[in-house]
Amino acid sequence: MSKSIHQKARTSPYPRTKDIIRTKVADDNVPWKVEYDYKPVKYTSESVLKGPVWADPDIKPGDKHNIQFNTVDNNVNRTSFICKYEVVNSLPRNPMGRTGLTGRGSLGRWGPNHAADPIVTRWKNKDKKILQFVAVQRKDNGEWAIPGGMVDAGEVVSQTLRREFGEEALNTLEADSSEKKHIEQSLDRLFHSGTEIFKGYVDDPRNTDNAWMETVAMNFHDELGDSAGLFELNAGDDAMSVQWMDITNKSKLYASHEHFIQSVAQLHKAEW
Ligand code: RP5
Repeated sequence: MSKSIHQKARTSPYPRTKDIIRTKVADDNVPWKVEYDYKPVKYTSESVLKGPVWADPDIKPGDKHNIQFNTVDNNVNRTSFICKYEVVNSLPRNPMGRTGLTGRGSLGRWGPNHAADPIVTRWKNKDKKILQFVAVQRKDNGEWAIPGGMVDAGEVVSQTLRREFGEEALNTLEADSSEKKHIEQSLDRLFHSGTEIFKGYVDDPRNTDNAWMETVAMNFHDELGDSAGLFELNAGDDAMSVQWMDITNKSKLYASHEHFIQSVAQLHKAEW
């Protein structure tokens, strides 16, 4: 399993850096149970070390701390969808194995960092062969992605899905109050019911040995093309562009997002 999905989490340079190069980890050495002389690079970004609200305090190996792992701790979900993860020398261990880098990189939480991914779809043509989904181009690396985002402390996943879609694909953060009202009504209809596509570990290039991404990806489909299909897309927040993108096996997307849209194509029996 680690060979197939734990690839982007071993790439270098580390996102948003030029000179943070992960220690190379061969496929066979990814599992923690394989013993060898492993000397990972250590890196936590300056913005995380400054201690914003979305980040945990810094911990050195062996430090005493108040973080309760494998549980919901002060409104922060520190449970993993995949297993009860190990905590070694005070620090949580990536359940998918080694990444060549310790610390948190640019992730705020030690252990799982929970996200939500709304996959909003419509048919491209009346023949219902090719699906399209709302894709955003990320400001941080220019890659196309599902307009997902982090679950805030105390937030439920359904709120995150709707909020992130609104902020990144419809630019609700900059809408005036009448536009906002109109958008909210459309979002109410669209996000009323969805289908869970995936829940688990994401092969995100920001993952480290001690911090990693997990997500819930949900599909919200407009079968008739008369609701979401008519949205006026407008990129906002962390997105620099937004568009309806064909779902095909040629799509090159951020993190594990290709895998998620493939599952959506299968769900609707669309071409892939
Ligand atoms: C990915 O990172 C998730 O699948 C989600 O799309 C995204 C959340 O991070 P930000 O977009 O908030 O950076 O692993």
